[in-house]
Amino acid sequence: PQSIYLKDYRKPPFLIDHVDLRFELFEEQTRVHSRLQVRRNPEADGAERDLVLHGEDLELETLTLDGRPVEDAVVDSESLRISNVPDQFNLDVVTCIRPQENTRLEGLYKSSGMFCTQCEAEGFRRITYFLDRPDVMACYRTRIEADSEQYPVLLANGNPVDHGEMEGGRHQVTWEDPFPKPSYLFAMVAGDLVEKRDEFTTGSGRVVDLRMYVEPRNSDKCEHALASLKKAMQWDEEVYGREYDLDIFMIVAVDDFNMGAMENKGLNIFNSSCVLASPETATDAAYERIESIVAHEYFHNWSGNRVTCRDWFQLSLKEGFTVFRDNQFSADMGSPTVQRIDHVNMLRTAQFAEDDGPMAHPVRPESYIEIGNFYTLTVYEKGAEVVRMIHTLLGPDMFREGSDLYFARFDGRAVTTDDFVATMEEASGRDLGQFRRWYEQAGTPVLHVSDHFDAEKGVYTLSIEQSCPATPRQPHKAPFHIPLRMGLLDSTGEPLPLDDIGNTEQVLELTESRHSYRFKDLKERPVPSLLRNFSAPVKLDYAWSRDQLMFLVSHDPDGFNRWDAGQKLAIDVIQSMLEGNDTEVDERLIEAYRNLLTDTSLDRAMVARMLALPGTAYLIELTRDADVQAIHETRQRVQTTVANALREELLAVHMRNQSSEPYAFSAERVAARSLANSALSLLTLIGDEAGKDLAVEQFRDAPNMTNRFGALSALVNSPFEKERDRALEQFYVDWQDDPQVVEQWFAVQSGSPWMGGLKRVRELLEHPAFDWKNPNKIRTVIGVFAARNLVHFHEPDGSGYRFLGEQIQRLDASNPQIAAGLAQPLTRWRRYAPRLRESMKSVLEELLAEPQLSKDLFEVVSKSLQ
Ligand code: HT7
Ligand code: ZN
Repeated sequence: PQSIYLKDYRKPPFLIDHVDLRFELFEEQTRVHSRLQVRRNPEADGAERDLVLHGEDLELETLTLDGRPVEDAVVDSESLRISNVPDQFNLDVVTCIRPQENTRLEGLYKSSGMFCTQCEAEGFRRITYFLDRPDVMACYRTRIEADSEQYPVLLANGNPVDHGEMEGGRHQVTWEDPFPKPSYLFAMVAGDLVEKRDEFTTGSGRVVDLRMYVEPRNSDKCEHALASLKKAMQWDEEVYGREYDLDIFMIVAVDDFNMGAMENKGLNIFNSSCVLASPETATDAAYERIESIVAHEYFHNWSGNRVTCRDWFQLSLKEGFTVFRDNQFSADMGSPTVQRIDHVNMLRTAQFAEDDGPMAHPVRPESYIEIGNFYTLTVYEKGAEVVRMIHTLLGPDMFREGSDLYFARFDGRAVTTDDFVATMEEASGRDLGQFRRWYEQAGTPVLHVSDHFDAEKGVYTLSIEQSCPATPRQPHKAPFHIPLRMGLLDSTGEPLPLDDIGNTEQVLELTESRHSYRFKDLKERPVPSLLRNFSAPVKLDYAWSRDQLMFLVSHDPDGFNRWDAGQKLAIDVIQSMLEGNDTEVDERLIEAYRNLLTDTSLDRAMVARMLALPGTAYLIELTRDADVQAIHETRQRVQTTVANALREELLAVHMRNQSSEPYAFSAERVAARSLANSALSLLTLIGDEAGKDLAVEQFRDAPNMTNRFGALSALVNSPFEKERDRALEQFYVDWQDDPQVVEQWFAVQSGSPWMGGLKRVRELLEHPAFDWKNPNKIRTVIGVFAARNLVHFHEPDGSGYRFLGEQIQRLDASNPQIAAGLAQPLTRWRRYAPRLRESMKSVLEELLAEPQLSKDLFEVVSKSLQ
């Protein structure tokens, strides 16, 4: 397979202004009639005579140009070439496709009896021949014809303009989307779905019809998504001045979907697990996820759809910006600190790992083989951090001026990350020249910080040196422009003034390899509070003492840093036990947790976060030659020691946080449930009998899924095998007809180190509810096992790796995107202890030797072996 390079970008030789589509949906096949209004691009770089359209897995039936059949078209497995076309013409193409056989879930496919599409990134070429690239923007008219009884609901982008009965019990609905869009935003749906309606009145007084379409059995699971949508619409008007533009906004839930959701213009399609919720079936975590994904897809209407990407190297233009926007939204809907903690926790565990591995790439990649492999944490999450840093450097007002200018200037156009940054520069007058390196250079920068206090002169000096490790094809890095938010505290915890005006917080702008900052008139050595609110996606290397960390846990005015100090303290304790420097758990850690559990004035959501030790995956990322079993066991020892010492306090916390009120998705109730469940899981983990009784009771009487699943999870991760097996059995009996709940049931087992590892996971693959065609089932059994059940996945005999290799190989033929995604954990092989890494490497080598490897899997496997 060939690499595609950013440097080779050329403007499209032809443009398509209008697309008229007609879908004849049948059970065996679908006929797609397409009429394209094509013209030569006056701005194209060369004078290409031939029109070359993308197309894959299509049967071409007829092809006419301005009404005359084209006889000499050349068709291969990826394209259709018509030579010597005029400057302007209509092209009529009829193709036949087989959505029923489409297991890749790209293009048009069938899921639970309904037709639906997924065109990003390059799925439209599996529907009809087209210039399937994001800088070709056209207006679409879509007519869908299907059996009236089987498919009463027929949807496409835009507004409905016509409908009618047809012969043979068929009907048609025609949709027109007035906004030019790239083909990746095309969507259509046909099915027997129920419709839930709501409405939203925009700031300018237009009433927008909100509609959600789901299978009849899910009709009581739409309320939360619709409420989230309305909040997102309101928020985008208030914070970004962005109004919705069509008369209708539709959401459809489908069970088989490769990712979480898709922002098709006016017709968002969601993975059922990311949109359906009721208190009885979804946990608080699912409610939170749904709120943020619904908002994310809605925000794309401006950041992605109205202003789109010139090419796929610019993916972060829409994804990084939209993740930043949805993070801001979630922060405004709940606790900003808790939202930031959860986000950074994920970023540091998973994106830092990506940045440190063989697939490391810049936020704006320079090359790819298969673009599907670049929907990465780097493009999304680090991309969002880069936008956040621009926000920090410019301040909220300038940033808003920049975004207004960006939307106004580029509305209806396909642009680049550089256009985005240049607009921010223009609006603010700031020079972001050096800042652009965040888009160009891969790898996570490290800040080495040292300090010195001159007691006689009262001067405190902070010295900061930045570096960034080599990454594939980028051996040397130039310094980044890094905003470092910081403050200093005196020994009573009071923030110290940092300048003559008396500011107690500053954003230091690091631009050189080395900086040193002097703070004067200090009476004593201060405690530094660095990288507040995680102001840049960097690693901070400073020799904190445990006393300093204890001090920051209770005194840092920055909530994020209070949590982070607790994490650092726990990491230090675990690492020195691992290295044999400490044999017992430091009492100070236990005391810190005791304070958290007994101080009832603290924010409960924060306490729940602070009670959680750093995850095993994060500890692995911090370790060279990681011995997974040793890390897991040491972490477990610390956890059980703390829980045993604080048993009474945990019982009290669990009791204090019960409520008899009906379920409400409010910040306060979510926090109480989360804290009660954290306490419960620590109690069952240590085999506490009272904890077990509480868990059994909570499981039995739970009025909502958060409590029920919290109890199930506590029993699953405990030595109480009898109670665990009973609860698992009961849970399945109760919820076997609900795929989203069954997915949670799969995940709690495959991710549990207590459940016997591979043997159990193999049993789950044989379970009647498992479905090889459903990505959610694959992810919750195989993906969760490899990503979360780390002791068993990294079994020293290599069985976990071989198991994963087998499943990837099996899936590659049916769904290469999912297969390539599953291979991710293996790509980190260099991080592990020698025996583990050799086994991982040999599984990758075996995969590479497979003769029929997809492009997707080939890219991941071959790059990770380089
Ligand atoms: N923009 C959407 C990306 C997406 C996708 C990409 C590849 C294959 C399948 C896909 N489904 C959705 C989702 C988003 O970021 O909003
Ligand atoms: Zn997105």
